Amino acid sequence: MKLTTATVALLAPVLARAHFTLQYVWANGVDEGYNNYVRIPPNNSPVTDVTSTDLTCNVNGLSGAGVETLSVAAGANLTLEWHQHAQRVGEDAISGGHKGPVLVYIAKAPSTAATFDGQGAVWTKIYQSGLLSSGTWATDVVNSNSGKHSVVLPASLPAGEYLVRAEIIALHVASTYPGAQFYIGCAQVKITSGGSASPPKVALPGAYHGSDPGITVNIYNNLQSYTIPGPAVWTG
Ligand SMILES: [Cu+2]
Repeated sequence: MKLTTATVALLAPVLARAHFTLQYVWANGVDEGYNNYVRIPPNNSPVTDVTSTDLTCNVNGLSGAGVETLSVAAGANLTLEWHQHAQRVGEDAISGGHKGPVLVYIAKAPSTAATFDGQGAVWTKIYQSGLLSSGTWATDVVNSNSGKHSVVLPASLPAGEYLVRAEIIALHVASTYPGAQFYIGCAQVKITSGGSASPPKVALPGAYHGSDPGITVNIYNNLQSYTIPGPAVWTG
């Protein structure tokens, strides 16, 4: 289907109701429960200003007061699970209209994860997936996997408390900036063993710009390649 600007404008109110949030964290295949270990935003709306501190861990995400921190060993498999509303069944996890990349970053807290605001050059990208083939995006895979995607916490990460920042960027109205929709969820984890790596780090906000080709992009023109925003993935 070819979407004109007018068609996208007509769809926008429908898509708006189809926003989503990070709701579950799984550690090594174990479901850790609804909204546990996650900084919960006030609603399921996206962030659109890449210079806002809301880009770090979503709205009201600079503090983890009242949020518990999940203990995992370095090398653990973490699964992040998103839904449109507070439910797992009865609708798509992500509306099919939301096409774009899926990314995961991690940042080590100076002390506790709950008190870490995630500001400054502290974020390391540990996962990304974008345009898989013409018209098929990482978001389609997440949707077909009931809202879930997984990442291994590199075994060489030092022990300590971290924020894990999962991000889905929806590009259905991204042909001008602001337009791209940043869905962000931060989980608090404590890595109980680990190594001594010193991975490369960027700031969020900071690493993204409205002019980035992965942020201002028309995805409806038979797009054949796509540049995911931010740095390269560090694999440990
Ligand atoms: Cu939406």
